[in-house]
Amino acid sequence: DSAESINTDIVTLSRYILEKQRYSAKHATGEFSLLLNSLQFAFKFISQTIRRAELVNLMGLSGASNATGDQQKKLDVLGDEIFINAMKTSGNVKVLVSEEQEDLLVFRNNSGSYAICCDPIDGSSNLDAGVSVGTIVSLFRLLPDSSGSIKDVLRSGREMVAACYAMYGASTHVMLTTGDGVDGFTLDTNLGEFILTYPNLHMPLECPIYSINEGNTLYWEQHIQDFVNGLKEPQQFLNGKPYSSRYIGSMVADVHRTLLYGGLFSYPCDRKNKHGKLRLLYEAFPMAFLVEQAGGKAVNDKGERILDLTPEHIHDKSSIWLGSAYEIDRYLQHIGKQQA
Ligand code: P6P
Repeated sequence: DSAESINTDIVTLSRYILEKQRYSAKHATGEFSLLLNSLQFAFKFISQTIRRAELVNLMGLSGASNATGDQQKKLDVLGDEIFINAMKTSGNVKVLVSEEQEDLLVFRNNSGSYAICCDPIDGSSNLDAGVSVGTIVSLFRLLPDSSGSIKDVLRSGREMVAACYAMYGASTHVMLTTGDGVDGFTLDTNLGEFILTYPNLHMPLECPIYSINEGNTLYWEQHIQDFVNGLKEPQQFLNGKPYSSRYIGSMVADVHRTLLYGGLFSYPCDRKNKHGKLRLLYEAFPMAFLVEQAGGKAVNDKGERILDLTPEHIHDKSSIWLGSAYEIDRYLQHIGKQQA
């Protein structure tokens, strides 16, 4: 690069967090900044672990055991341990829900005022195929005077203070919202820093892409089959072309594409998954928050706003339809028409 072409004023996630702390009253304590910094460390560590594990697996060393003779841990467990340790040592997290932990974790010695819910490695079944996987996180402030209990996380999605995901693909990306828009970052592995690459992201208001596992068609309610079939018919606004289908089968990858290109992603209820497959606290809630903050919508099969739901148990599931406002409105009209 010639000298003038090098950007010397790059915004790292660390700088972004400090600027947010400086200018945002609600996070002025610095506790939130420290938490986000611990979060980004966890993402970097998981990213590096995944890339190394892939190589180890590919080199046929999957039976390898470490110095103490431990059997090589599954990536889900590794990701979970990395995440829990990063959050516990941050000192600012009091309560932690993880897809990998049956019960809530309460860090009694921490004086923190945050509760965090996460899916440490979402989509891990796709890893061996080299498909992008990710870590999904939702964040709540503890209830007033709470010393950390299940009440801090069985709350409406409206009470989330932040949501983010890291996607471990060709690059490692982080998409983050703290309630005033969405900003995206890309990991520069030489610097070891996340760099701001998608400032103030807004998703397209409409896009002729739908993303759903059509292998479940036979198990869907009829009105859902009718809606999806309707997308395959010639569309007047597309000069007679139908929608395109894109389904990766890794929520973080499908939602990332939807945030950047627009369109619709759905995992509806079906006869196999009566309450849906995706978890409310650490899949539907954070993705719904990010999509709404990027100008999109997120509802369940009945058309209820995802963020207005409240889980009864920490691993509760929900159906979900998320994406561009136009596509979600099409679904709402369809069921509205259906209910009429
Ligand atoms: P299906 C991955 O296992 C996951 O939890 C999400 O990442 C993904 O969206 C969904 O399940 C895929 O489920 O039934 O289509 O394979």
